[in-house]
Amino acid sequence: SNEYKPLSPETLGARLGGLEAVTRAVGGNPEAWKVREVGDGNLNLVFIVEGEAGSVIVKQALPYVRLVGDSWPLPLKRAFFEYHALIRQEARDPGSVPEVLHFDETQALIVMERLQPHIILRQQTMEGRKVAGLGRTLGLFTARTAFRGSDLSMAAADKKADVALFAGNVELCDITESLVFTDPYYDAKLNRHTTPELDGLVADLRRDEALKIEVQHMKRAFTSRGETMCHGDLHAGSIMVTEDEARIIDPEFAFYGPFGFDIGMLIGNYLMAYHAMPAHIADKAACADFQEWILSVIEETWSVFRAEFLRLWRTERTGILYPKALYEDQGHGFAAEGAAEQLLGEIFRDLVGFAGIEMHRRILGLAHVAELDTIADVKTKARCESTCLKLGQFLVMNRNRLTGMDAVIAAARSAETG
Ligand code: SR1
Ligand code: MG
Repeated sequence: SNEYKPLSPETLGARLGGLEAVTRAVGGNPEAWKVREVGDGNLNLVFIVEGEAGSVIVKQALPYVRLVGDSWPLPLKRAFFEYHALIRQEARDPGSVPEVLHFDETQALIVMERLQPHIILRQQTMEGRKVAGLGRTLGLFTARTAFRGSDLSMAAADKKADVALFAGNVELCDITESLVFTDPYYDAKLNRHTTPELDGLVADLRRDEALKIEVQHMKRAFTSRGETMCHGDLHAGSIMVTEDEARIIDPEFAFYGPFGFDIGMLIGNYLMAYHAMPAHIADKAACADFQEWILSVIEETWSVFRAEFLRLWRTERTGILYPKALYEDQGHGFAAEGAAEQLLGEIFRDLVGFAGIEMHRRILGLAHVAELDTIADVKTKARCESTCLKLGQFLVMNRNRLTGMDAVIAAARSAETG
């Protein structure tokens, strides 16, 4: 029957064996396929399927949160949103995401290109290995998906239909609304900070009225400013890399939200990696060099975002916003440039706020990051985490005052390091 059933390595061949796109990629004899479940994320099943012709990834949603178990149901339709996000991202930034080979809505599964020999970005950086071109790839991806998924570019009817489509991703948005924007700032049940040394600082943060107000302002932007289709969960586990390539995966949290959301989450993750690095690279000089590289990636991601967004503004502004007709009599090619700069300023202020909040939730909330969680020495861990918490607070509170990414980088440098 076609009733939904979670796959296992034993049943996967029977489910996918007859599909042309799959057999073309893997080989025609499912009996000969080697299937491994490799999912290490918080939500889904992920299989690698290898055959004589090649290999693919099969990702299947479970009807609950894998990290927590069946006490937390989660709808299968997230695979539908992931599929629709992947095809839009591919159209908006070709080559940035894995190719989709097959989608089965009832089984909540996507068969996609296996990225090989890619590993997740977090694993690469924790081993002290750089990725050439990382800032450029991520800057282009975040700018292109932001611009081309918005009213700056899309036909108004298409944008509205898309906003309506992704408005159905209620439960995954609810995860972000709770786990990112709410729980870390009070004593919520699902919170866990694993370092008791942080108790005092955590209590201070949760008493900080001004901080909580600012975070709720950012949450309001998340829930109500449907400017573009965001990836929705752009952290270092949603990026797969080699020494010189990066691809973006896992957009099941996709939603219409603020222009600065994805790049903000990403920069929060870069900053946590920066501060965790001394715990992962013993040699001081090598560590300092790697930390400088992370800061250069932050700078490049934003400068490429800015440049690409401006290029698209000049060359692809076909949507209903800031229409060229309004500026034609101004007699220069870059009409409405001032508006673009103002918008980029707003995106920057938002991204700084989202970055700070992401740093808080990855230490205080349910879902942590391995860069910090795997630090065995408790004192070192507490020092890194408290540095990130304070930097996050500084970013949220000063996002409207910081003059540019240089000021964010200066704040990261001057924060106490592990
Ligand atoms: C219950 S899901 C926890 C987190 O995992 C995902 O990757 C998202 O980041 C979410 O917030
Ligand atoms: Mg994910």
